[in-house]
Amino acid sequence: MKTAFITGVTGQDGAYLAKLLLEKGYEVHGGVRRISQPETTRLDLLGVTKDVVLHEFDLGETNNIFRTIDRVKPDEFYNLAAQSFVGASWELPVYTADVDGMAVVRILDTLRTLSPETRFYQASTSEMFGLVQEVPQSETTRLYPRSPYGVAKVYGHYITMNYRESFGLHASSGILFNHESPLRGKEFVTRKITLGLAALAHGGTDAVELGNMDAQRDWGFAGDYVEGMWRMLQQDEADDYVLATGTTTTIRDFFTFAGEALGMDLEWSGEAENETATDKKTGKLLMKVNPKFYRPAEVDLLLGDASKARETLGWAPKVDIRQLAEMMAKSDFDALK
Ligand code: NAP
Ligand code: G4F
Repeated sequence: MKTAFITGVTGQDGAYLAKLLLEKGYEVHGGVRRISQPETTRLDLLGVTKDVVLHEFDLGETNNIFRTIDRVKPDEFYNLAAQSFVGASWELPVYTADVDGMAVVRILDTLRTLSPETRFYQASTSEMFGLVQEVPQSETTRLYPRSPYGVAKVYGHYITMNYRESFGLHASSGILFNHESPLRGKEFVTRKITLGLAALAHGGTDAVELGNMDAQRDWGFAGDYVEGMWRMLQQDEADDYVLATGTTTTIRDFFTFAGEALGMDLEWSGEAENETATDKKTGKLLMKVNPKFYRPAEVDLLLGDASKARETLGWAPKVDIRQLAEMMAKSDFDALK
């Protein structure tokens, strides 16, 4: 039986990955940071909480990382924990640099010392492409991060490559484009939209307030992406891979798809700060722009080229953008019943 350790096991990806690895017969360990109210909602929703061995774990604490790796000595180590909300990273730039950047070398250096045979996965991100230097973006596209989060993740990405090249660690980076699910955090735009629309569909009256409606994202389903993470660690040689769908969608179109999944007929009007969406059937205001959600610097367009993952890992996403919007909208609608 293989053993895996997942940092961020209580997060969206951590929960889906824990379930996948348990189904594959792994002994799954996960890191949980100390908070006042222990929180395993996502693991509970997937029905796997009791099957995961939970360890008190914080990315900021070097000796805690050292002791945890010493105790578990996993065959595979997935580093998914992070301050993952881009919007918060301008308010928390130092913390984000520590947790999303420095913590990666804390883990790698501990593995090098205590468990060099462990295979390592780093959760890199399309946010590193930022002000994109080519379209679509692949493993060779020049990085140009646009947020403190993106800058911190660039450090994590390069230090993973560096430990692979310096010490021969089996260390891979997955450059994952946005991936969502009914377990997505409520502050991310897709979930904010599906939760808001579900409440409106149940008779609520609060329009969803959003920022930049023109940004485009290459959105996939988190369940598909954790399969790609696992495949990376099954390769003889460690490497870096983009996981993406190859389709990009505006925030506006995602909103439309989610609204349509709930039986709404959307009408858009106005521009920029005056843009609104109403339901033609009911006349209800569904969306208005609130500039407080604009970011100091924006990533306008993400579109990934996952050919390398397709050819080497045999990986391909199964859920398209309309299916994703429908899955999330209906899940939130049902949960609010
Ligand atoms: P998420 O839902 O926000 O989960 C983040 C996890 O990290 C949570 O379990 C959180 O614990 C944990 N965490 C945060 N700070 C920590 C700390 N100091 N010590 C230990 N654990 C800590 O994120 P996700 O969407 O699953 O993303 C997983 C990883 O992939 C992240 O590294 C993210 O940056 C990266 N990524 C995500 C996407 C995406 O579209 N989802 C795309 C590319 C890359 P709590 O439960 O206590 O908050
Ligand atoms: O949903 P978002 O907050 O995701 P973002 O910034 O793309 O980051 C996510 O994907 C990254 C991969 O590229 C991950 F690394 C990262 O951890 C995270 O999972 O925002 C998406 C877009 C942005 O352009 C934002 O400006 O939606 C726009 N947006 C418009 N109104 C909004 C809102 N975003 C949020 N969160 N809230 C709004 O009201």
